[in-house]
Amino acid sequence: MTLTQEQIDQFHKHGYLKVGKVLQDDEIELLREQYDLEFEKARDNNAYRNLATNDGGSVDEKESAPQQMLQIMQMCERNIHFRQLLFNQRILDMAEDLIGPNIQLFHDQALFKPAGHGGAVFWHQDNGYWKCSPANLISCWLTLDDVDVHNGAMQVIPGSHLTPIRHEISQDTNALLDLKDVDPSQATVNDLPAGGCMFHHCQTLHYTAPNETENQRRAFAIHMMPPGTRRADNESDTIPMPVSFKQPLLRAG
Ligand SMILES: O=C(O)CCC(=O)C(=O)O
Repeated sequence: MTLTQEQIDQFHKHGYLKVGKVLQDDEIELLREQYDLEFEKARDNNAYRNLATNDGGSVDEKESAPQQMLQIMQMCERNIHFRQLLFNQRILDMAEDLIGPNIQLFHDQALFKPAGHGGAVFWHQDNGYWKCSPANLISCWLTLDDVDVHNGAMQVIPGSHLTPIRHEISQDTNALLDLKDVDPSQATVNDLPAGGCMFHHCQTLHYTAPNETENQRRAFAIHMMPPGTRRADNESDTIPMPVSFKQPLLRAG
């Protein structure tokens, strides 16, 4: 066991666990370089999304939007260093304490808020999008820059993972869901140093604020699940997700 019983209990009670720094300085440097490289390449190929705009669009449209919440899905299929990060033993040891010894990737994503005009990620529960069952998925959210409330540290509503909420498509952008009835005064803000991580449950309400600071915010999320998790295609039909290159087994107990 890597986490203390107190940390495990805190995760199950509140739906999140702030851990602190898990990556070494040389790992952070390498991952920063690779992250920047992948975003450069993604711009050349229009192979990323700006979640602060409506879906799609040219690179020019994405780049000239007043707010930029840039997303690359499945860095692990583009970059060997991010694929290796999925198998980081320290992260998997902690994940094992939270969901058990068999761990499969659901997906990963890089979430980049450029300095000055980084967009928000509105309040949501991940499983409001994913519709997985059982709802036992967890996310390890890693940051490659120091984060606080001003540049997009993750905010969560403790205990919200116990109540799934139906999500509606946002009026402002069809790329993100938006929940109007969240009480942000209940939120806790999770400041982290570069190379730090936190875990959240797939039903924990969370939000990241716009980045209006001079400091960019580069984050990477690893969404993990116990094998056998199903994705609801429609209300009566569920499909178990097979182990594959896209969704590798990260640890088998
Ligand atoms: O990185 C962000 O700003 C949001 C991340 C997020 O919503 C998630 O990892 O589930």
